[in-house]
Amino acid sequence: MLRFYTAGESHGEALLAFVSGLPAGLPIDFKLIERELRRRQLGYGRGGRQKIERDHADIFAGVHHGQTIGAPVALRILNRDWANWEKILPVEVSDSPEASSRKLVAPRPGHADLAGSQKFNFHDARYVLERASARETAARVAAGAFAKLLLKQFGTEILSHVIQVGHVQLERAATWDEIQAVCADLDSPLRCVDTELQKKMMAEVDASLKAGDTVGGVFEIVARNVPVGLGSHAQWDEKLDGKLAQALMSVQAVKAVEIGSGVPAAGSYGSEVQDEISYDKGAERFRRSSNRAGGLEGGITNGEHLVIRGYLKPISTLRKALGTADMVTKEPVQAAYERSDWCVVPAGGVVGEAMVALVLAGAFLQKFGGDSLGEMRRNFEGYAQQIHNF
Ligand code: EPS
Repeated sequence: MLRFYTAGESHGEALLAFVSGLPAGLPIDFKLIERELRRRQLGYGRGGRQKIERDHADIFAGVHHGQTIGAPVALRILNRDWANWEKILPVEVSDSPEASSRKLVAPRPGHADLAGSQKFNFHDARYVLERASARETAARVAAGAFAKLLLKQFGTEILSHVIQVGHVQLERAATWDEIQAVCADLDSPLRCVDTELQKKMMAEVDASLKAGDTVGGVFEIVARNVPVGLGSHAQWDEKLDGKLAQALMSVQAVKAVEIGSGVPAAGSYGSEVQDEISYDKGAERFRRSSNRAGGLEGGITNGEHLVIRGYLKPISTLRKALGTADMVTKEPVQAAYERSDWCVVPAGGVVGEAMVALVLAGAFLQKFGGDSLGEMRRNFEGYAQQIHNF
């Protein structure tokens, strides 16, 4: 079973990630981990923090001589900003005036500030917002890079692109080659495959910055070379679409998830929605005439590209603050402002890729098992033969 979890506060000393259940003998491409972390930091509409941080994952356990050893992997990403926060958020008890200088009592509507403070019984949202912050996603991306490395061994690749920012939407499907090209270009401001449309998206980002506002959007994740048969129809919690939805919904600011053409399907007839099946004798495989199912039928992968979208609401930290109630005085006040981003859609896609990779790697391990990569590969190849002979 593949398990992972993270620890760390946005302005704490470091973010940590633990990944357990990877097979032994998986070669680790350290550059790929760095690249994934870099990709998450990019994008038009990000705040000052990304100029401070240069995310790098130090590996403390589970990898030796460049490969996994079947032991839990432990990772650490240092927060450079900790130097500015050490006195504000000390680990030990402190009577320094700085230690109480960044209390937050005016909860931001839409943030975890108020519900989290009530739940944990703090009259200061600082501790809540520190952990609720999307800074935590750096640790997920580092963990997800290990999952991507495992999937790559079996030819499965995961990419993402931006299909909507604010009111500007890509109206057509993008090809795998287009998505690959835009992902290869780290200078692409919003990772949109249509450069003209991207300019309009950038104008949306500019307008939101000017107005002291924020802007949301939609990222689409595509996985290719996903084998038939991951997940199961047999039990509610074995359905892979459900697991993917949960993984993506857990990403900060994601408020909806769509698989394939799930949203328009609800307003269409059955004949317009299902993907017709044929058998390609040359390629000796079944095919679908279209992929409105997004590669999943009955909670099982069907061998088509996996297509899943994350809908990000605009983030809740607004320079032009909304009204709120002070947590102590209960009086009406303006919500607090913390340095933040104003558009995170491309970064959301990178985090989404990591979450999809972790779910798919888990499904691979469940289906093909194996304590070592070699054992897993034998199981995979035997199954691939079964599918081929079907
Ligand atoms: C960050 C995500 C956002 C950033 C944060 C870094 O976090 P939040 O979800 O809290 O808005 O704004 O930066 C800061 C907290 C800061 O001090 O600038 C990320 O993804 O790295």
